[in-house]
Amino acid sequence: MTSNETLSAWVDEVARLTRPDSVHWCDGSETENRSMVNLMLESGDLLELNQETHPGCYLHRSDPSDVARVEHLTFVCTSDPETAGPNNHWMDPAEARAKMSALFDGCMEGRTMYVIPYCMGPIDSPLSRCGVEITDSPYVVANMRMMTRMGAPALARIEREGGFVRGLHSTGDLDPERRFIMHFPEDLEIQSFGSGYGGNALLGKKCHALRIASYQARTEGWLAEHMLIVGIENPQGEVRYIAAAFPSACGKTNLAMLIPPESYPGWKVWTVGDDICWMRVGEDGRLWAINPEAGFFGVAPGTSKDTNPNALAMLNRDAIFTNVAVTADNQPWWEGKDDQAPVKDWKGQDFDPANGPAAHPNSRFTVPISHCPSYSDQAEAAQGVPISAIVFGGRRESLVPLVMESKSWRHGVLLGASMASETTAAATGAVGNVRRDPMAMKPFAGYNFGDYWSHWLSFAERADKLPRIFHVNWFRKDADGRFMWPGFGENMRVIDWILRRCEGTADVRETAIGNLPLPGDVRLDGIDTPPETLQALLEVDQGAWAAELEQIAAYLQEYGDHSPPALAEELRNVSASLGASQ
Ligand code: GTP
Ligand code: SPV
Ligand code: MN
Repeated sequence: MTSNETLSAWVDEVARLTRPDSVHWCDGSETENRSMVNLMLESGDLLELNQETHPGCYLHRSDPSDVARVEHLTFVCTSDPETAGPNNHWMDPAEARAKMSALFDGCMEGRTMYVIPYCMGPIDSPLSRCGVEITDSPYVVANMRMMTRMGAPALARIEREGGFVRGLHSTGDLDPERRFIMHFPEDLEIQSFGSGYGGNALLGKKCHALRIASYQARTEGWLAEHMLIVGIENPQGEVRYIAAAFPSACGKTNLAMLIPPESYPGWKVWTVGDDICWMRVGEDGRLWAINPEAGFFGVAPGTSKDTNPNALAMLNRDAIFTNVAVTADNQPWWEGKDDQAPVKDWKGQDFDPANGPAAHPNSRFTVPISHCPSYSDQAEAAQGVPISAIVFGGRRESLVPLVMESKSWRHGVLLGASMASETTAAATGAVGNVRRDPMAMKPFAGYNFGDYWSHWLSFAERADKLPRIFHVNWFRKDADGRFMWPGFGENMRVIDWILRRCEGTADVRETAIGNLPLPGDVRLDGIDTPPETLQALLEVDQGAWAAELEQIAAYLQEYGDHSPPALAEELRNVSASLGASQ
């Protein structure tokens, strides 16, 4: 089925191991997609939603034990454990392969094996990379078709270029005891068994485009990041692009398609990507970025016509919903959507608030990015888009200001490396615990964070027109537990300040931890946020920061010899400056 001998030999080898009844090479066509959907409707893997209100929309209810990424079962298998670093779970590659071969042995008996060639990034971009995912899941095929450039054009590129990332996936028996997501970055290979959930099963996404790609990016001199890419157009028609890294379920999709508030007439926002960003230094010394993905796998809860009207507008046709609730007339529903009432919860049971939320907190929608009303006409540009600002951000109910700017690239890398955020439902485990999540990459860096920070620092020598680096926090809470900042579309006010800093038309208040806006420079016209609240959001609590800096120092030290001395030095400067200002 292909002229690429390595690929056909690998497919044969996998088929001998997994013993499917038949092998299907995916071409990505409409007909093929239709037959996947029909198969899943027959098996019950998909349920038809209300086709009048939501044409082409389906619901998938996953196994209740399989609803999120499983970080404790995700491994980076390198020959030397130090390459993976303390930020990853490590397993010896030979041991991991033996374990996985035993699981894959005969696992596709009675099933069809699908071969999915895909391209991450615009099909003709030199920045794009291809992969092939082998899976026994039609749900994976249907999702990969939206999330990547999948099928014939990708296979043609693989045949032209030769190289591809190998991904082998089987849903297996969904036994959490027999679930593993293994990465072999030295061999550009992924093996995933026992889960059908997004980040565990759609291997182009986190497994390839972040874990494997970040490893490749380090050796090849580029960056693979957990970032949205958005273009902001001012009333003069000039567009500036921002890349922003927030941890899972911390606001990337929302920022990527924000609608500017009425106080910003003539401003427009253009969506390039909402989750992953590959960046490279251009000949002009700027960083240029592409979105390797072609679709959104977005968080449903909280999405409404008030918070994210662009998302809602694209969710009424040709979307797959996973683990949402349904209304009496079979429309998809989730907490925060609207005032309709759910009748069936995400498990398909009659909704009873005593059993928890109707939609799973990590319920998701899959939809092609081209359906987004704010889809950028530069999203397919082969060279990518030039980045003016990099924004880091976390979910912190206290301490961390609404926005600050780094003093230099090196200080910006420190801001990224010392990020922390409350855990969310995007991964299994406790929710709401603050943990270090450098550059929002804790679950996704395919190698040692110490080396990753050095790689980030090295860009100071690689490029002379680097973007400015900022840190934001939309999630501060008051004493009553309410969000202090209105967020969502109103985040435009912070973006406005960031862009004015990039242009050199706004001043700053220099503090030890970073440069903050002057009072009055974050516009509050048109919202009822009092100036005192903004002031509180921009305060620097010296004592609490001194404690935070100590924790950051201890965290950086966990990476031992791999932790770049330049970061420790930068941190000492911040501490000294904080001490001097006390
Ligand atoms: P992943 O897809 O997991 O990587 O998540 P993401 O970073 O794209 O997060 P997303 O934009 O989907 O937002 C996650 C949750 O945070 C949703 O419930 C949003 O409604 C909520 N959220 C997003 N932006 C804001 C904001 O500015 N303020 C507040 N309070 N909540 C927000
Ligand atoms: C995330 O968890 O950051 C997501 C969803 O974007 S997943 O595809 O599962 O990684
Ligand atoms: Mn994500």
